Amino acid sequence: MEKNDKFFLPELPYGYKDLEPYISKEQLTIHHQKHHQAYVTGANAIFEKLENSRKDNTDIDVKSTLKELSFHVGGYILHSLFWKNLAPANQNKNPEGALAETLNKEFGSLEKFKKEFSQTALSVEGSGWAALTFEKELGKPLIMQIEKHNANIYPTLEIILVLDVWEHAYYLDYKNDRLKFIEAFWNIINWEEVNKRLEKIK
Ligand code: MN3
Repeated sequence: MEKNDKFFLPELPYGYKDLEPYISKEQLTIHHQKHHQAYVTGANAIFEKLENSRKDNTDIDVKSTLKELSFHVGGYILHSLFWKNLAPANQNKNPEGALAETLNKEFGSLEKFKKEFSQTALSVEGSGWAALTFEKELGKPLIMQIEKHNANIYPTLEIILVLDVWEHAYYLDYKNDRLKFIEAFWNIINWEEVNKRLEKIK
């Protein structure tokens, strides 16, 4: 893979109005172009700050700089994953293959998984994310909460499905009704992409 020396805002795999009526064009545009862009810009600025301090041999507050960096890198990565696990509702199929098997085995049914994932997203304190991961040693899917963009992450587990429940993700469409946004989310999931991610790490 060709490497860049900084982050760029990835293009969405669909148009800004393609997730309507579940996510409006206005909401998706601002979320992608303003919020996701802010993490790209933030991370790149800190990379530059680190590079300069190494080059010029100047001291910086390493602890706070690295904390801020993890916030922006987390925001960049999570949004990049999030856009790809969404798809227009009319392209939506149910989970198949390894994903369907894994979810059924662990949760009993897709409905039960959705309920647990929804409760996870609903109960994130303040701003954060719900994410589905897979633990290879036990062969077990795990649901986790991510506070802000960077707290409480299982350090090595790859995310296969993620939902942004920061208010900036839904406020224009749903005001403060997070539950309504979570319910809408289930209509626009790219299960094929989620299955691909699972099969890659299994
Ligand atoms: Mn967001």
